[in-house]
Amino acid sequence: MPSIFSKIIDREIPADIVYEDDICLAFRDINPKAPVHVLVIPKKEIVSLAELSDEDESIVGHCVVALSRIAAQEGLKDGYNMVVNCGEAGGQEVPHLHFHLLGGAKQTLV
Ligand code: DGP
Repeated sequence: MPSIFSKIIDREIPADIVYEDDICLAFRDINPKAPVHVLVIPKKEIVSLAELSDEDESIVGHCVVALSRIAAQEGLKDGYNMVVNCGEAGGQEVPHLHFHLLGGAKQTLV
């Protein structure tokens, strides 16, 4: 089911895009929780971690590797956090799988 992130992929609404390839798109979060807050999303419409199929394994791996490259590109040499919220109890607001990259301020999330 298309979400606001599908509209960003399709360029129907603007976003500050920092990386794109055939599999994923990365853009700055509209409501940043850290000095660097980027969302990495698969272009495939996957609702959440709970909706993954076996064929999504390589897509998820691709997104995580992209996130690592973007972290380096953003200069986060001292470290960063990757967060994925899943479902209502996990605080997920947008029903399109996304990986939060948070960096630039020391924080421990778990
Ligand atoms: P989550 O709670 O994990 O579903 O996080 C959703 C994030 O998406 C939240 O940090 C705000 C961000 N967000 C929501 N709508 C937009 C948008 O239209 N543009 C951008 N850049 N970020 C958005």
